[in-house]
Amino acid sequence: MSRLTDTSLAGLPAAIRRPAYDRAAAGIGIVHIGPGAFHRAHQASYIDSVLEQGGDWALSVISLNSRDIADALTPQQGLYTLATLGEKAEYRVIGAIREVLHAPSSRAAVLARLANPATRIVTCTVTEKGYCLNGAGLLDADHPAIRADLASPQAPTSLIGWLVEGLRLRHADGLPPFTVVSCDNLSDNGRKLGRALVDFADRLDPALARWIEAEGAFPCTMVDSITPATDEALKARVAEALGVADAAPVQREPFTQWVVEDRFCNGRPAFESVGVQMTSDVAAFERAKLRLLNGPHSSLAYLGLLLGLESVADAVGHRLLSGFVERLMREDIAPTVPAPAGFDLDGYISAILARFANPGIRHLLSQIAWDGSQKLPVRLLGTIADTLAQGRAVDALCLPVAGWLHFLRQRAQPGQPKLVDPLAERLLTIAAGTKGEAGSDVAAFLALDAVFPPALAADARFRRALESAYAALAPGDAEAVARALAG
Ligand code: CS2
Repeated sequence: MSRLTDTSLAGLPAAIRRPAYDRAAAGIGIVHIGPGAFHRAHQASYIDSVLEQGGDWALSVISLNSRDIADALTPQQGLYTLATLGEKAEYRVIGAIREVLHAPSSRAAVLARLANPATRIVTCTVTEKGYCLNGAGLLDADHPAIRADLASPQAPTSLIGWLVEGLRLRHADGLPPFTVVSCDNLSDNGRKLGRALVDFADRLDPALARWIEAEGAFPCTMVDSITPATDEALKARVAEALGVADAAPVQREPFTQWVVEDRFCNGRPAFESVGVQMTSDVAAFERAKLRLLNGPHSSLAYLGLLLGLESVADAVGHRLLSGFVERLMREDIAPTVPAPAGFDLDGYISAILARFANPGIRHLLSQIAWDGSQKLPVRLLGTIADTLAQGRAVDALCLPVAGWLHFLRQRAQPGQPKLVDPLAERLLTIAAGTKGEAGSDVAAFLALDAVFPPALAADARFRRALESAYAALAPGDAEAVARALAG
C-alpha cells in the first residue's frame, strides 16, 4: 500500500477532508515542541483551520527525545490523519506541519528555526514532567537536565534550555522574542513556564533574563480533548478509510476546547475565528478542567485498575465506580471550583461524564495512570487542600489517592508492568518497603514532599482520611473495593 504524501492527497476518497490550501505557500510561523498525539490531535487541527484562511502560521515541530515522530512524519511530508471518533468516525488529513525536527540529531536546524525572524510563537506539550519544576511549581535547579543545561547552555536538552537558548540568539540578533505558549495540563501553565525561563536565564545572564521578562509573553492556556494513544487498530482503520498507509495517525473524541489568554508579544493568528476561546483569564477554565475532568479521570484509572477494568468506558460502565465518581464530582470537587462567568457547572459535569462514556473510543486506564506523581498534585491534592480549608470532610477524595498508593504497591511486585513515572525509582522503593499496614504505609508515602505538600501531609484530618481509605481498599479484594465505593 502506498504512503500518505502530498502526491497521494488528490487520490483520497472524496469524503476525507484534506488541506484546502496551498501547503507549499504557507510559511512557518509557529514552532511546536513535543509533537505527540495530543498536539497533533488538538492544536495542529486548529492551526490547519487557521491555514485555510491564509497566513504564514504553519508549524515546525520539534521532538526533544524520541525520533519516532520524525521518522514517521518525514516520509509523509508532515501529513497525517486525525480520526474523530464519536457515533461515527470522521477522518481528516492535517497539513499544518511543514517541518519535523529531532532535536538531538538536528541541533543547528532547531536553533536556526527558533532564531528565525518568521518564528513568532513557540508552543509546547511536553507533559507535566517536561517542565522540570519542583513541588512549589518553581524551576528545579537540581533536576539533572537543568543542571546539564546550565553547565552547557549552548547544547541544551530540556524544554527550558532550548527555549532560553533560542531567546538568547534572538536577543543577540536584535529580534523580538517569540511568545511561549504552554499547552500542558498544569495549573497556571504559562506563568509557571515564564517564571522558570526567567529563573534559568538569570543564572546565566541577568540582562537576558530581564529582557525575557520585559519583552516576552507567556499566556496561560487550557487544553481539552480526550486523545487515546495511537495503536495498531487505529493505523488499520485509517489505512482502510484512506486507501493509503499512515504511520502516524491520531485519534480523539469529537469534543475539543482550547482557551488561551490573549497575551502575545509578536503577533498571532486569528485564533478566535477557528474556535479558540481567547480570554483575559484562563484560571477558572483551567481549574474547572483539571479538577472536574482530569481528577475524575485519574480516579477512574486507579480505582478501575484495582477492580481489574481496562478502559475508561469499562470504568464508567461499572455501576458502583461511576456512581462514586459522579458523587465525587458533584458533591466534593464542584464546591472547590469557582465557575467562570456564565458557566453551567452541572452541565459541564454531565457533559464530561457523557464524554467518558463515548463508546467510539477505547481509552486505556493504564495510559491515564502514567506519571501519577506529576498529575495527582494538580488534579486531586489541591481540591483536598481547599476542601479542608472549607472545613469539609475529605473521605471520598482520599479514596483515589489511596487507589494510587495501592497501584504503586502492585507495580512494586515482581513481574508487573513497568511503572511509567519520572519518580518511578523513589516510588517503587517506598512501595517495596510497605507492609500493608495503613498507618506506617501512608506515613511512608506522605513523606514524599515532591508529591505531597508538607502542610497537607501534616494535616491530621487528611492523614486519618487517607489511612481509612487505604485500609478500605484491600488489594485483590474487589468486594472490599466495591464496599468502599458504595460509601
Ligand atoms: C488524561 C488526559 O492521560 C490523562 O492523564 O487525563 O490526557 C485527558 O484525556 C486530557 O487532558 C483531556 O483533555
